[in-house]
Formats: sequence, structure tokens, C-alpha cells
Amino acid sequence: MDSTAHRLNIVEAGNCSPAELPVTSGADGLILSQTIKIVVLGAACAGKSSVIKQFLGNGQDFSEQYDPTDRRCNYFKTVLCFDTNLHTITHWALKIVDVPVTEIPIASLYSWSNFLQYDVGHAAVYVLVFDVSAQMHSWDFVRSIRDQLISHPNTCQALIFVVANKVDLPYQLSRADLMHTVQKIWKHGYVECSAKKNYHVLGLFQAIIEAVQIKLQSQAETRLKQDGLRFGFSWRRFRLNKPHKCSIQ
Ligand SMILES: Nc1nc2c(ncn2[C@@H]2O[C@H](COP(=O)(O)OP(=O)(O)O)[C@@H](O)[C@H]2O)c(=O)[nH]1
Ligand SMILES: [Mg+2]
Repeated sequence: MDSTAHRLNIVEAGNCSPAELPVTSGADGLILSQTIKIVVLGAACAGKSSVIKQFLGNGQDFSEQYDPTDRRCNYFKTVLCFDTNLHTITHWALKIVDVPVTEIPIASLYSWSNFLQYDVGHAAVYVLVFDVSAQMHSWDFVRSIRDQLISHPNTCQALIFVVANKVDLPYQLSRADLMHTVQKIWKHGYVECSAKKNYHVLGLFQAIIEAVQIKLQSQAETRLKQDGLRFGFSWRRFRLNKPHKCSIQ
């Protein structure tokens, strides 16, 4: 954890608007506000709700009992990121959407379009969870959803994280193959975690915030470059600082 760069607090979150990618709304120049909508998808019993609850409950909210999610739930959490170098505070309002597996269409593009009309479209990040202890179906489910996400105009720009959950149990699938596919071929974030042991759950959300930060920064730099070309100034003078690592305590 980079303790010199950041001090972070977590407080209760307010409402978040369903933005495509969060837009910075500057307050007095010191406080930035960002909204991240994160939609969690995956096969039944992969551990989607458990990962979310462990994150919200600071690792204290895990149940062995399987209670299938029967309706869509929105969860909110605010992460405050203090950048002691730049003297800025970034207020990350996370909206996390947990979707019952019965609602997830993986067969046709038409039903996927319908599905996205509701609260699952226009997310900044899609988190696709599979169960490493299950047979192929859990992974196949992730693969099908990922195919839909990258082909649909409403979701193809979003960041995708693939989460290998239940690493406290023996793998039924080849770990090396999965990592290779996700990181090298798909070029998505890949995090191995165990909701049960609260292993890497926080790290997953830190990685998400950092990836969003990097994406926003590169978009801002692209805009600067374009303005530089249009108005004839050197955009390098205005180059933004490298985003800091995010740590949630
Ligand atoms: N061993 C183990 N069990 C888990 C883990 N995460 C979830 N489970 C169990 O898997 C079952 C399904 O979890 P749940 O979060 O409801 O799955 P969902 O259907 O994807 O939302 C429950 O019985 C959980 O206790 C994990 O990391 N390790
Ligand atoms: Mg669930």
C-alpha cells in the first residue's frame, strides 16, 4: 500500500447518476467528484453477491448459505482518495449493481439490448465473476457475456474486469490458460479472489478505481492534444500528472 501518496476514508455514499464514464465536476479546485457505475455479472453461484457484500461489509459479511439473488440490487459506497502530493481529494461514488442471474440474457443480441435498457447499460465497468472450483459452465458464462459486452454499442467502451472467485477451493480449470486468455488476448483486468477469505476483494475495487483513473486521464490528454493542434499550443506543457495508486483502507 502506498501510504505516503494517499490516505483514504470510506463513508456512506449518496445517489449516483448512471453516467457513461464519470465526468469530473470540480468544486473549489481541491475536491474532485467522480461517479463509477459498476455492474457485476456472472453465472449463478459464482459468488457475485458475496464479493459485493464483503467489499461493502469490510470483510465481515460472508455467509456459507446460498441465497440466490432474486431482484436487482443497487449498492452504494463512497471512497475518498486524498492525494497528499497534489493536495486534492477525489470523492469516488461507487454504484454497484448486482443482477439476478435469471435476468441475464446470453443467447441473442436482441434480448441483450432489452436487458441493457434498464439499470445495467452505460456502466463504466463490468465485473464478470466466475467460480474457479466449478466446471466449464461458470467460465463459459463469462465468455458469453464478454462477447455480448464487446459487441454492443452501449457497452463496448466500458472497462471489463474478470474475477476468478473461490480461490480458497481447488481449481477445476487451468489457471494459466484463463489468465492468458483474459490478460493477453482479451486485454482485460484479471483478479483472483476469495469472497469467503476476503482475499483480494478490496484489491479488486482498488484496481477498478485505478483503471478508471487511467482511462479518464488518457481521455483528458487526448482532448488536450486535439485542442493543442487546433489552437497551436504544445499540449505537453499541460500534461497531467501520472494517476496515483489508489489504496482503500
Ligand atoms: N468457498 C467459497 N465459497 C464462496 C465464495 N464466494 C461465495 N461462496 C459461496 O458460494 C455460494 C454462492 O454465493 P453468491 O454470492 O450467492 O453467488 P451469486 O449467485 O453469484 O451471487 C454461497 O453459498 C457462498 O457462500 C468463496 O470465495 N469461497
Ligand atoms: Mg447473487
